[in-house]
Amino acid sequence: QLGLKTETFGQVIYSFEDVDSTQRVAAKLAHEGAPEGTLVVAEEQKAGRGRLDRKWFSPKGTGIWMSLILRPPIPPQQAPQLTLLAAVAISQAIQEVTGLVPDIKWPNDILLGGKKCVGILTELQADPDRVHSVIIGIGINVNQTSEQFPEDIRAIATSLAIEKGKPIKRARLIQDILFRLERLYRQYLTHGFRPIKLLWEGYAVSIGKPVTARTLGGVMRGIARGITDDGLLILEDEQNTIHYIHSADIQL
Ligand code: BT5
Repeated sequence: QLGLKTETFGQVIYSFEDVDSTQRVAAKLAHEGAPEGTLVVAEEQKAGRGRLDRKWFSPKGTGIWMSLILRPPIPPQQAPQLTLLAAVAISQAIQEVTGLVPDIKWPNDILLGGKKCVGILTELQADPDRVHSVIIGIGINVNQTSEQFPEDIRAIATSLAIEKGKPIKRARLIQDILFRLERLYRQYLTHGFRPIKLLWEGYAVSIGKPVTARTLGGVMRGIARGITDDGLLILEDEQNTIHYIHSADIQL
């Protein structure tokens, strides 16, 4: 019913009215051997999650809450590249379907008008030298009104419908995202991360600007200089020391 133009992505779909988290279901399916391209989608998540066990607000019928299983032949340290790849595919699809031009905030946010409308969560099953599966979790606020966001995130969150001023068809967007994801992923497997990185930089907001990075190790201020070929953020601090950041929350 999605009218997919893909070869594998989303050709096997597990679709739920409600679920705790599509991420958990996809991880279980991956563990049981589900093939690459398997997609889990839900109308509603009761326990949608972000990074570091944070909550992802996923109300019924208004967003896209989905998780895609990949089995890339890459070492685990390259997996962050897939978050950036997904961000590019989703940004392109949003632009195609709505005409709005999104910004990507490293590593996993897509913003419209400075507010978050998409969160991406990449989780791995891996040995030290080999990835078994990567689960790409994608949460997109599509048709929420601003009153429908909980108060604590109302100031920082937005939806495509709020920004566009009219409702957006979710099926069309899912179809376009999967098509672009599959195409970029194939390009990535044959040509590596470089071409994706160039596309990513075209959408990135923070590069060349002063940012504050909150990591598990503490808070760091500096200028975001770009990303490495593995997808890490390059931050130059006041002493001109270069830091490579694996994971953080970035404030512009
Ligand atoms: C993320 O985490 O942005 C990753 C979100 C991934 C969600 C998808 S939905 C399908 C799949 N199944 C899941 O269970 N998860 C994935 P992070 O960068 O840690 O951001 C989390 C923070 O974003 C929260 O602490 C809130 O401040 C904010 N937030 C929560 N829900 C939001 C929403 N619907 N829109 C915008 N911001 C939100």
